[in-house]
Amino acid sequence: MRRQDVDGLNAGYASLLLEQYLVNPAAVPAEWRRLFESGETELVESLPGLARLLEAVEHEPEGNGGAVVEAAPPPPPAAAPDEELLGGVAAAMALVRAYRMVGHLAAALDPLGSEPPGDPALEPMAMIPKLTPELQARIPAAVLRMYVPAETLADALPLLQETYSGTLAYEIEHISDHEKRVWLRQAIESGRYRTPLAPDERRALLVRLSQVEGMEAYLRKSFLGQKQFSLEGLDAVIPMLDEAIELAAEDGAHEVVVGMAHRGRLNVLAHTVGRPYETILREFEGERSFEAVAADPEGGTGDVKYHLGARAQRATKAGEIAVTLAANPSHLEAADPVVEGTARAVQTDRAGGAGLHDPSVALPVLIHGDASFAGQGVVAETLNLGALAAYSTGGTLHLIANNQVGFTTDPAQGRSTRYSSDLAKGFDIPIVHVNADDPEAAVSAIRLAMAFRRRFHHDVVVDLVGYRRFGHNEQDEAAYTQPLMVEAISGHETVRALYAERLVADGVVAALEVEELEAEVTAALRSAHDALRATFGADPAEHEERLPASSAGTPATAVAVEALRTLNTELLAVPDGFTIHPKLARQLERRLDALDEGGIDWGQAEALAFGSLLREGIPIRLTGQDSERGTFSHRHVVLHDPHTGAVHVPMQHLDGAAAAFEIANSPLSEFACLGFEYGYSVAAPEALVLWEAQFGDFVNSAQPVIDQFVVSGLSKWRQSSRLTLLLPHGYEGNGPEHSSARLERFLQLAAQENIRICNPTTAAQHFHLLRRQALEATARPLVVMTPKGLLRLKGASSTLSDLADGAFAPLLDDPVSDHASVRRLVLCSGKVYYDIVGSERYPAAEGIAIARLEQLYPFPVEAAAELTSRYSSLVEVVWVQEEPQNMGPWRAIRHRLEEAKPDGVPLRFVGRPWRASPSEGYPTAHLREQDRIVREALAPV
Ligand SMILES: Cc1ncc(C[n+]2csc(CCOP(=O)(O)OP(=O)(O)O)c2C)c(N)n1
Ligand SMILES: [Mg+2]
Repeated sequence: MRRQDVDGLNAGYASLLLEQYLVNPAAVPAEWRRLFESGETELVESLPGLARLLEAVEHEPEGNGGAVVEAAPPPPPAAAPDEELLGGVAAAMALVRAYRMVGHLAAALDPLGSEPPGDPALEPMAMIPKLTPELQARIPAAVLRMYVPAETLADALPLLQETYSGTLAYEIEHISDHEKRVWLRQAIESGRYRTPLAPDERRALLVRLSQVEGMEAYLRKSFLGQKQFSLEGLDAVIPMLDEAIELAAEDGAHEVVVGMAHRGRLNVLAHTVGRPYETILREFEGERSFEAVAADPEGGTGDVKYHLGARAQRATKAGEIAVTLAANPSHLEAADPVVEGTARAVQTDRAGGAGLHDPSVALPVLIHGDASFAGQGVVAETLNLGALAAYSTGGTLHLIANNQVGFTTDPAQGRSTRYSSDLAKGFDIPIVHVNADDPEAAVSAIRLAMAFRRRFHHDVVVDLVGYRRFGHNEQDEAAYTQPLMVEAISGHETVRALYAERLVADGVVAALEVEELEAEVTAALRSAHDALRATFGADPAEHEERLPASSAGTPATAVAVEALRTLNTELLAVPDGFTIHPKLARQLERRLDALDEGGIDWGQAEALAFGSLLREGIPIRLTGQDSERGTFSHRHVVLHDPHTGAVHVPMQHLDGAAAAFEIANSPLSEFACLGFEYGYSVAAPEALVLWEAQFGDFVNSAQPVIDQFVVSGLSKWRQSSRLTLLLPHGYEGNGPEHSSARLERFLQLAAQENIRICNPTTAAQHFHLLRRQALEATARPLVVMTPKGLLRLKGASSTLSDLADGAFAPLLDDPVSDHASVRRLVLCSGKVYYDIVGSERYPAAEGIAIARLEQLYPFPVEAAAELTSRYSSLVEVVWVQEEPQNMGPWRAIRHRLEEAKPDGVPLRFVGRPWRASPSEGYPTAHLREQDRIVREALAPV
């Protein structure tokens, strides 16, 4: 029976049938019986009479102390039904719904025993009519669309209570997708994932909890006051991860990528990743003595032990699986998008086309703090990536390690919502809350979460509610700020002890065994520690953190003319029947002529660089805001048929291309999107991964990713990347925010050849630079100041032979023939060059040469010295920039220019004066400044 069949029915008839059914199911026609018994269809609700009854009950006001209001009287039925029973069914349905909606408010989630707030909607006696025990016993469970195994509401109620308001609780009803909601209700109410653990599993769980607690206790005792960010109170995190890894392996995953902050990280390193106790103990010893780390002035800085990443193979029932713990900075949650990008890279086969994404290959797991999850904006940005085609990782398992405090800040000061997890509701994510003192429930929460991921490839949150047994770290006194919590905890047994008591009571283990277990764990730690101590005094060379040298050779980046011709044609080809927008078609057709006539512009040079790399087997991934078309409408690598809306990406159909081309418009985020690409680039070292800012200015919304990962990852974690940032930069009168990609900041962060920073001024330079970045043996991030106006400027375009010959030049000399006549050497970088040479004063300017610095870091020391030495009659060297003196390259490269210029020749600055804001807001003021700069550069010498 379908909904439309029901809708038109007489309310009284339907109600009568329902009443008959309640008395004797066999008495009603089979299709009606099926309808009443249908668990999933929700058709029962659409019975007109019943719907009105339901409405009356559901509109019972909440939060008024459970006061009962008069319900609207039900419509008179055709025959006199059993009003009480009928009303009881409606009330029972409302009660079931209330359990699903707000059962969590009555759940026993806090191990410290705080009283849950409850909700009047969960009170049977507050229903209309009152659901007395007698009435409950008359209401058949079958009509209530539940999945708890019960005959009547009376049987079902305790099960509902246990299911929705026990040590586990759920928030699923906010999910907009009906199929997911119904699946979750079934999974939760049937108890499918709550199957009791077998005795040997329970024993194994106790062993695990003993190891967790044992390690924390051993470290605390042995290294008094050293920070370990103890996990105690949330010990169940480790068995939960065990379960997730087992299930991921069972689903065919090769890798689990875990991201987390400080809390419990040492325990995860030891027990989840399997880092030997010796290694962890060595780091504690290293902190205590000066012995372990040999200072190396050329080396990396390394990082504190609770930030270090690790990777290891781990055995599961389904075979071996790699477990990676991502390195992370102090910045809470900053690693979230990085982990997602890493997982995505692992999940993607980059052999060709658009790449083949298989989410079953890797499971991303993010462990969040309760304060961080609610407070850090990057969490929202990361969740927003979850279901996007270009970013999805097939569902992330989010685990909130909820100790109900953030450093010294209570939840009441830390968030505006009830739960730490509330943000996730806006992303259609199911939320499972679980009391951390019930490790079996915690494990079953993971089972449900993983089953949901497997079924829907969607994120899921498990909120593990526990406590923090000690201070924020081992140097903190929690009683100063959380005195009552500390008192409650001091009288509260540990997770392990409580579980051990439970197993002893159930006869699974003997009390003596529990003690033996504890002793075994401590003995294992002590023997690892003894073994480590025995190695002290040995050669410390293995601890040196020397950075890998950057490469000596420069790869060939020129591409043969014929190959470029073929590529160019292929890049303009579309399938039969596909139409390109006529205006765009004209633009693209110009690319055909450009090979012979010159005028290869930025977009074309970039496309040829990408295409040639794909042919050479280098996969490419490019994302950014509106990057498919290009913010300045210059790229157009994704074509849209104006008649059909069909999409075609010629780059993904190149003949003989042996690598994937992934391109996507990103969501409007910088922090998460750049973090994601950084993670991707680390895990895909063979690929050219590019992230483009809409305007370079917006890159500062991702500043933590730049500071904490891109520029310092190598030094801290020996983590290399060839991530390429395309940042539109240049003063074109668009005001303070659309002018500057804050080049000065990248230059300040550049040291030890950690990154490359370039500002190319021709299409061919861009071509060679991209190819060099992809082909260079040594991976380093590249920051490119990309143009806006130059994208189509004739003077900045190139010829076929520019691409077929040569290489990226870090410095471009003036093509003057008579160097000896030059008295002023103007050095500049980027677009201002064209302002100078395009000026009407330029042709008349005598004795002036204009050279361009195309690579700002590493500074081309030798090339610069060689260039200046060509000019024998210099009276001055002038550095010209459009940026204010406190911005742009000047302050970072001044010393290099001093070194490069001939002795005795003065160096002078021309540019905007010191400014608090990058540029003028008024177009005329901008033009005046540009003109002044050009005039000064070209002033008679
Ligand atoms: C972005 C950022 N801001 C501030 C801090 C300083 N800080 C370190 S831990 C912490 C509290 C974190 O609380 P929570 O997320 O609940 O994790 P817990 O320490 O309780 O496990 C703060 C504020 C930080 N590390 N990162
Ligand atoms: Mg916390």
